[in-house]
Amino acid sequence: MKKKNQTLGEFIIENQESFQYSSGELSRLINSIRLAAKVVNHEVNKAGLVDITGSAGEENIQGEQQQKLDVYANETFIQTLINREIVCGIASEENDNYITIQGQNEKHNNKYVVLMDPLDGSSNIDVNVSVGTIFSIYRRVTPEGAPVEMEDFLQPGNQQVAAGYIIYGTSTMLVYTTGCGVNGFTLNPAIGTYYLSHPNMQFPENGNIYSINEGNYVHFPQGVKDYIKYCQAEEGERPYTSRYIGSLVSDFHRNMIKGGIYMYPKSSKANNGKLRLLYECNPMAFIAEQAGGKASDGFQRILDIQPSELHERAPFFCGSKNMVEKAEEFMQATEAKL
Ligand code: P6P
Repeated sequence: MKKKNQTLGEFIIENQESFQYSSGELSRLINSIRLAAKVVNHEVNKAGLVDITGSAGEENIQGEQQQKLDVYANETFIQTLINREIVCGIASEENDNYITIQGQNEKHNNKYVVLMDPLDGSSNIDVNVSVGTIFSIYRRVTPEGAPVEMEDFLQPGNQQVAAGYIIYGTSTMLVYTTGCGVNGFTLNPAIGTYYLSHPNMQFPENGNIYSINEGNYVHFPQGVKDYIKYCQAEEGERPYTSRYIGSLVSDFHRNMIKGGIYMYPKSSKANNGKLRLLYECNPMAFIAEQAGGKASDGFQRILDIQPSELHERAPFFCGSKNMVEKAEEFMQATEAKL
């Protein structure tokens, strides 16, 4: 029974035994993410006051100007995880290559790897729009030694042991799953404690919100164009409402609470869309499915995609089950015609 206002610490302890292979390490890992999120939240909330929102002058693998807050968030999560000696490897959107971590005894014998987008939507920082951190956790596959990219990092999303996000919004929330449903915790910044505010979060099966950057309309596949017109047609519950914040975590979080679909499809400008499979699509897909929602690339389940590169992209349709299935119908109808 999930008690409202239980703290995140109490929740982790109480649900420890439900973690598969519960050894306490996964709990300590979630706790270290909780701590790092508090530190990053503090900086995000005062970003406008200090010279930390300006570009750091470097570019990340996406070719995007790294905002100083991106760099700060990346370093905070990485250092916190290293200090706690819980993971043997970390991959981040902000780092071209993954990082391996030795334990005290010079061995890489910690059992988890973490993949993350330390500050997603960071281009919104200087316009004061919500941003988020996204994380994905796997058990390593290789038995010992330094983790290996193919076996330990390039695992399909269906192998995740935990995933979550922190949304730095009107309030700061940590939402995560370990495969036993989705729970949301709201931070009380006055005392630095997260409280269980959204127990057992569920994606409504239907919704009337669609989230997509319609500025790319002319570049979309015909199936996406047809689905957008379907959303806009006067019929039954439609037209749906268009809501697009430009921050995946924010659009996803609103849709999970109200019902809706988020889409970042492929286009003639980006033949695999924009979102990164390993540390954006997979964790959000795991959360979506655990909350009764659905996530696909328009044709196959996101979590079943076998990754081939650390920073590969995937088209992304995610949210209320019936809305994603309707979008898939339009995608597959035109694919069938090809
Ligand atoms: P566009 C932010 O950069 C992000 O990765 C997601 O958080 C967001 O939904 C999307 O890209 C916005 O991309 O091309 O619509 O500006």
